[in-house]
Amino acid sequence: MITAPFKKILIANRGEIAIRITRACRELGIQSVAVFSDADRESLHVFLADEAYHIGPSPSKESYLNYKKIIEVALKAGVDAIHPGYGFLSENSLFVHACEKNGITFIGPTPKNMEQMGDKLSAKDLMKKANVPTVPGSDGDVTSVEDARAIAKKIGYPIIIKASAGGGGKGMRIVRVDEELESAFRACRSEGQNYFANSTVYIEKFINDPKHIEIQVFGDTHGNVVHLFERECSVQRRHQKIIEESPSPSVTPEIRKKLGDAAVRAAKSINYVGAGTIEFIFDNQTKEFYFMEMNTRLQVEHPVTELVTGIDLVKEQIWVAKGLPLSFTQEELTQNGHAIEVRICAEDPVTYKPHPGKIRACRHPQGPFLRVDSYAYPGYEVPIYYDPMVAKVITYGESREEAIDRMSRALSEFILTGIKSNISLHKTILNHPKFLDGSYTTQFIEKNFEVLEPEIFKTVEDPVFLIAAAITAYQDRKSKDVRRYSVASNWRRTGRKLQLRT
Ligand code: MV4
Repeated sequence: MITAPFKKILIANRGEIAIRITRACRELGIQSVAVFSDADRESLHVFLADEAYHIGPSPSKESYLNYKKIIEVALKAGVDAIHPGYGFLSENSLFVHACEKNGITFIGPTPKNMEQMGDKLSAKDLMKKANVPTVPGSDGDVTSVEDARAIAKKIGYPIIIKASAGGGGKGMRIVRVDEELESAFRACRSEGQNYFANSTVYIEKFINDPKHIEIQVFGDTHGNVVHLFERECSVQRRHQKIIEESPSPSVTPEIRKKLGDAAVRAAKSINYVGAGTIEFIFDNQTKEFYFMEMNTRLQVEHPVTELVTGIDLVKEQIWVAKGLPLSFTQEELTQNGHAIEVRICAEDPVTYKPHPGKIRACRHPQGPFLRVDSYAYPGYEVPIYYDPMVAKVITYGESREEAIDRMSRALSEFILTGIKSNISLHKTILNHPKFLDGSYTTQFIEKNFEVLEPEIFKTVEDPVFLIAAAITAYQDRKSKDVRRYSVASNWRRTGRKLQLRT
């Protein structure tokens, strides 16, 4: 048994990622400490850790984001290090400083790395200097409508206005014609001020209908930086990823090399330490890619990279945090086979609205080349306070087709009742021609699965209607290539019966 890098680690998170990190600790002979809020007293991560401490009321602000309380528990439990997981405090530089001040190792990047990449405009400037492709646009921030208009005229519509303190789609406005410019500019600035206390905005040429391709990077404290290939995350809705895969069906070996080299240059330019992800948008027509943002944390979708590289990214985070060099060189890393991940969420499959509640039956899929990272169990009450994702199903195949077949088989086995979930949505997506041929883009869900006039669902009490309507609408769209539709037109209610219009 390798000497454990730490004696005890506190996991400042919940749900499936807390369990995932607990498992890495156990395999390394490290004691694990869980923290939980009122709503999470019966949550699975509490039972699987070696110790568990209550940190406060259910709302995130009073528990998982309360870093003073978390440090207090860490000192009480006598931990050597804290792993933040993703979300919550994982990119909070103040938390890192608080850990360091209390002699606790933070398992992640430096506060400087976080601050450099948290400001999207400064990140973009750093990328330009590192010779990483960026989207043409304003040279720095834009402070007046007149300047915005001049830049838009120069680069040509459509453009996108972005709040520098934004990210993940927040504080963004696409502008297609000059008449929309002023209101969009003002909206972006006020959103930046209201949500992020920073009204700085910048402008870019809008790359229409892009793919979302991201590169996993890893740096250590000895100056080594590598990439662990790409993930495609274009199946997303309102910037929430739904399905991720590696390799991307649109990335050729030549593009992969260019993406990987650019991502390593990006991470090296800021002396990046730990696991990180460089997000690019990829124009599938021109095959050009452009830096979007860097996530200075481990991501939800890290398992697809683990399966195609054979690297345990969480163990690597722990070793690097201990000051050890990376366990591998770039030359030793290979991308083999194909992996796909689907996010199972407690949400209505048609309206996408979160739908927590008590899980009645829960039987996870099993079988060859399958991984399930989940905190669902029969009788568990999915809380309303946090992200509705309850499980991730990841499959591996020698080919993309095999990985897809395995995923379809896995989803057909997944039993999850008592709450609504998006399992049926995933089955439909995996069967969709544009997913199967790999040509899907970030507009895939909106163009093929978004249902118009969601308010009509307020009046419908029969759940069968919702699913049947969505499937009919999808079939209708598929057959007539209808771009937008209203499901109301396909159904009429005659008394108690629902009848499909003929
Ligand atoms: C863009 C873009 C096209 N052109 N920037 C989305 C959030 C963050 N990752 C940056 N994003 C984008 N930036 C330029 N110059 C397309 C996206 C984008 C997107 C935009 C609108 C709606 C959904 C989207 C999904 C992924 C990426």
